Amino acid sequence: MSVVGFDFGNENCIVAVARQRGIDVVLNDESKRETPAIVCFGEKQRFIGTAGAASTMTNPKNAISQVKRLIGRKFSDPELQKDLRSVPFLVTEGPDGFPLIHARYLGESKTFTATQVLGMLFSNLKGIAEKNLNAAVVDCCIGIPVYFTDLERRSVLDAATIAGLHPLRLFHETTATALAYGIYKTDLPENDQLNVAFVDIGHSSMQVCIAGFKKGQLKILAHSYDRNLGGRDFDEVLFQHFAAKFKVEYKIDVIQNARACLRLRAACEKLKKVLSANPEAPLNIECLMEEKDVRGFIKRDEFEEISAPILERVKGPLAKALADAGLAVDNVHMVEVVGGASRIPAVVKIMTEFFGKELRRTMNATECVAKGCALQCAILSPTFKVREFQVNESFPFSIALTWEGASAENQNTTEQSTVVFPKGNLIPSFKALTFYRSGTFPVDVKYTDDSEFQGAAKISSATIGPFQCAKGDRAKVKVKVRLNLHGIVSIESATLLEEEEIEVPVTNEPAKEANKMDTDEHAEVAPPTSGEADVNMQDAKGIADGDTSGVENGLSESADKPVQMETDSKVEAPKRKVKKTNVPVVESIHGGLSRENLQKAVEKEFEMALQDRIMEETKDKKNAVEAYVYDMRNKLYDKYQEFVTEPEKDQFIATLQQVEDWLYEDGEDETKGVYISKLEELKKVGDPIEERYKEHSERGTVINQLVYCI
Ligand code: ATP
Ligand code: MG
Ligand code: K
Repeated sequence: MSVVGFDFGNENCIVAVARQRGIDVVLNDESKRETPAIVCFGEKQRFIGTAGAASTMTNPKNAISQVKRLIGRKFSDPELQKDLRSVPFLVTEGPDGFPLIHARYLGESKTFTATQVLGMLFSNLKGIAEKNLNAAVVDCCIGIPVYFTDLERRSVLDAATIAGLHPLRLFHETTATALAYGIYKTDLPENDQLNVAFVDIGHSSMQVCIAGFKKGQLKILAHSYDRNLGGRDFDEVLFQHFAAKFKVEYKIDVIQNARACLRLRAACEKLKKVLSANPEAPLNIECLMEEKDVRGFIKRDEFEEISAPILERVKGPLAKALADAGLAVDNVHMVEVVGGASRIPAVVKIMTEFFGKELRRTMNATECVAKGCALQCAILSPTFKVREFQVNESFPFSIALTWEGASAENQNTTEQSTVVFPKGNLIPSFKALTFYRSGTFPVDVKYTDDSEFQGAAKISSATIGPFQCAKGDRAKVKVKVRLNLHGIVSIESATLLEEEEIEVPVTNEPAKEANKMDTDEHAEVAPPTSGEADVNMQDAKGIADGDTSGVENGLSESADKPVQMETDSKVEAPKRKVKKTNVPVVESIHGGLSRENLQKAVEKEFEMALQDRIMEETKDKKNAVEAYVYDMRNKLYDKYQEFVTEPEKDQFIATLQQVEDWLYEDGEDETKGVYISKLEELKKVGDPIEERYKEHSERGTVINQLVYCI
């Protein structure tokens, strides 16, 4: 079974694999450790990763990037709209309200969902891992930003399914970094806690987490983030600055030209990197547009001045993490920074001043997320034995369940709501709520913070029922809500509870049972205090079933200790027998692919991958013909010389020349089969020559051996 970690960045992706000796970052086909997150659609095939990035300049409208920004978001999402302004490809609103990406593929106009494109990237990364491990890769762990919503998380899982991957966990990127940091430390304190802040400023966003380390464990104390603050924002500032300048100086409007935009953006990114190490930097682009060469220049001071609005925002997430962790700045013992944009000197300065200490870079800033994911995968996988290390992850949002009902105070039916997973809740977790209902009823799962989710706060709706209920009576239905290892919330199950009082002989058993953590046995729900309240709120607040989730996911039990039940509610004097019946739950997610469409997407990906493979093989076969031509010609003039007659040789050389010409003309763009038969044709002539040569040289060896024997 494979143990692999993927970091899919908005700009670059990294693949790490676990081997017997440890975790390695593996190389892609182009021998690079980083693979650009780009899919470029072509006339005959797709180009993904490094090959995709190489095609971007020549084929900008079909080179899809920024995929991490597009998945799981409504087309109308203002952040998405803002992102779309700087991409060269066309995106429209699909019938379901989600973005559709347009590209020319195989000579036709096609549309793809963002999830599909992410599936393509995953399938490329999967291939990279498979080549290196020389085995099929299915189980993996994928890094995601902590701020990913339920829908974004589901999109990542769908994309993984499209690629044939099975993520054991979607793992918060900063937690992955914290794991990669802590698991190798042999000097973690037994009792005290070492508090480390991890700051990751990547291509499009900034994430902070503060983790408390002790021997054998880490606990996330706080997560914070800015979804829209990353390296590309600095590129954009430089881009706007020079675009305005060139308008005046060269009378060109770069913004009107997709290719010029791409080239200026790329140049600005380079410039930004140069400014990280130098006080000033030049910008020269030949023939940017309208055949004009442009020149520019900027000092670091000026760059910092024009970036002030972005720089101002760096402090926000730092302060938030500190406040949420409930720590004074002096109690953060170390600050580790990772992510490409954390190299910008002005950003470094702000962070250093904020924490009042030197920043540390002991982590490999580009590879730590992938490595942490591979480590997490190894921990979860039964195939690997990993040093005992607990990861106590914290959920970054607050989730509520809402329903129509009457409360104890208010007897009219209104929308009721209770927080099931408060911000900072342990991942994974269960909560149980008991409803008193006479028939099928709906509930909704929502984020409590409407302002952050701008009208997209609703996650899912579920219909619970039908169930048997005596006339005029209300049945007791226990609803289990689950926050799974990926940080996805769902209504897991519903159970009809019917109590019957029975006589139980007094033995030691109940006491023994009370110690078991199987809360199902003891989910003793007090009858509603007020006859009118139809939901037992106590349950939702105080009782969590953390029973099996960890085991199901293969996580060591200790890593996900459930919230404990109050012991005093466990021992009952007259034992009641509870009859439990499963109640159907139909959950509908607000957005995302239906099972049916996901299956279609899986098939579609299979087809496209097949097409890519055919094209790759065609290229290989064509190369084989070409290589044969060169190799045979050389040999005919050299070691095969004595094994062909002069006319035979002349004729073969002529044939080889014809084939070479054909490869550049009519045969430039042929099918795999044509190249295969062309090679066979040549071999029909060449093989006998090669035979004669081989026979001769083998005879030579025999003679030599004989000589030795004598
Ligand atoms: P994300 O984590 O946001 O999804 P990512 O993981 O692909 O994206 P990184 O590879 O961490 O992002 O960072 C890429 C960003 O870092 C780019 O904007 C790049 O220009 C910037 N960057 C890289 N090196 C430097 C440098 N020396 N100085 C300034 N910026 C840099
Ligand atoms: Mg990153
Ligand atoms: K393991």
